[in-house]
Amino acid sequence: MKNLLVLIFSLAILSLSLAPALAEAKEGVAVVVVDVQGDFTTAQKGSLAVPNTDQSYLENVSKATEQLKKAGLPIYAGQDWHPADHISFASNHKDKKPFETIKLDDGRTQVLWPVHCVQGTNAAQILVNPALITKVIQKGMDSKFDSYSGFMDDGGAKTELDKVLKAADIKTLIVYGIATDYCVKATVLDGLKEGYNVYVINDLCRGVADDTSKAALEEMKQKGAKIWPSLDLDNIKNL
Ligand code: VGL
Ligand code: ZN
Repeated sequence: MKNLLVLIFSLAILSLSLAPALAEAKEGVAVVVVDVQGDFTTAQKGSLAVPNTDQSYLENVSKATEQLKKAGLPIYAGQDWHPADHISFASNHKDKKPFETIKLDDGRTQVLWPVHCVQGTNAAQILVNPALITKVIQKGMDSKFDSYSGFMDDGGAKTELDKVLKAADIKTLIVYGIATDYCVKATVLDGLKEGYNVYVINDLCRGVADDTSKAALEEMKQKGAKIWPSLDLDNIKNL
C-alpha cells in the first residue's frame, strides 16, 4: 500500500514537472500553409498550375502538416479566393493575355493571370485535410485589389491573419506552400514586417518560375527569414 502511494506520488510529480516543458516547447509557434489549392497544382490540372506540384508534392505537404499538427502547432491555411470579376484575371481586361502586365491607375504594375481560385469552385479548395486546419484565412476577395500576402491586399486592407496570430500569442511562423515567388514571398515579407520570426521550408514550396523563386528566397533571407532546406521536426522545439 505504502509503495503504491509512493509510486502514485512520484508519477504525479514527474508529470507535473514534464508537462510545462512539453507545453513550452510549442508555445508561440504556428504554421502558415500558403495557397495549396487545386488551381495552383498540376495534380489537379489547375488553371495556374505551378511546376512540380504533382501528387507527391501534395503528399509531402500533407505529411509535414500532419507531423506539425501532432507536435501541437496550430495550422493556418491561406486561401486565394477571388470573385469572377477580379482585377488579376487577364480575361477581365480587353486584349490582354495571362502573364502580361498592366499599369493600374495608381501607377502600380499588376501581373495578369488565368482565371483561378474563383470563390465557391472546386479548384479553389485547399488540398490539405481540413481536420488539420485551425483556421482558413481567405484573401483576394476585393475585385479591385490583388492579394499575394496572407496578411493584407495590395490596397492595404488587412486579412484576419495578424489578429488571429496575435490573439493566439504567436511569435514564430513556419511557412510553406505555393507560390514561392508570389504568395509565399509576400506572406513571409509581411510576417517579418509585423515582427514575427519566420522560417520557410524550402522543399515544401513551389514557384511559378525558377529565377524569380531564387530571387524571392534570397530576398526573404536578406530581410530576416530563416530558410530551412526541409522540415526538421527535431528542431521545432528549439524555435
Ligand atoms: C498566387 C498568383 C495569383 C499565389 C495567387 O498563391 O502565389 N499567385 N494569385
Ligand atoms: Zn490569385
